[in-house]
Amino acid sequence: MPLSGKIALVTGATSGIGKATALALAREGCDLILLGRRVERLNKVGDEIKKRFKTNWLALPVDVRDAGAVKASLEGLPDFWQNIDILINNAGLASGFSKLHQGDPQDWELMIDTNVKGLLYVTRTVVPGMVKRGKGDIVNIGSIAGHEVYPGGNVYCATKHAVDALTKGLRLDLVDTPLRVSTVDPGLVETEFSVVRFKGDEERAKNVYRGLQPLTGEDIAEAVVFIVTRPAHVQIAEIIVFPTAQASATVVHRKEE
Ligand code: NDP
Ligand code: 8X3
Repeated sequence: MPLSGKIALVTGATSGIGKATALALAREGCDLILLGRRVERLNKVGDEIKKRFKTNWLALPVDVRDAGAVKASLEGLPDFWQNIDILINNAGLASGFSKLHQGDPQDWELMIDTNVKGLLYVTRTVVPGMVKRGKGDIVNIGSIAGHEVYPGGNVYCATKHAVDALTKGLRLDLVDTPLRVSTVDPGLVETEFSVVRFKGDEERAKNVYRGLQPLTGEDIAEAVVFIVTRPAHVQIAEIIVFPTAQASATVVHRKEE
């Protein structure tokens, strides 16, 4: 197996893209550190990994917004888990869909603290070890919202533009090392993303994917696997993935029922 014996850390491994990526990396032979807030879900994903792929896993119940907890939990990892080879910065969310001038600052803070500052805290803690060991892959999960802005997307799009800038910045800063830095930037993926954005309104969430076949977490996981299984001299900078019925952040084709 191409990733046999490698250790991968996936943030936001309790659901959606992160869960699918953790399972896909385990399938390729990785041992998994599963990070997220919902510990029962982490354990469930871990049990599935053990049962289906027989690799090792460790649950790390951490809120990425808590800089101290991120540092303490990662620095306190048992020896076996210290040498992280692959970091998937996936934890993130949208909260609300208001016009900017009508938006709730608590939503803004939640998105900025999770999508930008959380990604920074994890990266700052994990990457120095990779540099010391002279190997490591960092894959950020950005978004088409990091390339385009759509009505109501304002602050979420700003956080994903920031992720895009941080991906590019980290790649520049690591150019004199063997480390690789990549981003996978999806369009519409049906996960818990829209339920979270619309604060539990399942009907409104479902409507986002109405009349088209959206991507799945597994589709994005395969792009991540592609990136981390390239030969050492190949660095995939960016993969943008749309459903076939989507052509930009705002242009989608829906079959009306
Ligand atoms: P989900 O809501 O299904 O998953 C989000 C994951 O992030 C969960 O595992 C959640 O875990 C975790 N998470 C959220 N906040 C925190 C936090 N403070 N600390 C730790 N973990 C956290 O959505 P997706 O799988 O769709 O989203 C994953 C990433 O993909 C996000 O960065 C999102 O912006 C991006 N993306 C999604 C797209 C889509 O259409 N779905 C398209 C483009 C990008 P828990 O709640 O247990 O902490
Ligand atoms: C999630 C995709 O288009 O809802 O990043 O912003 S979109």
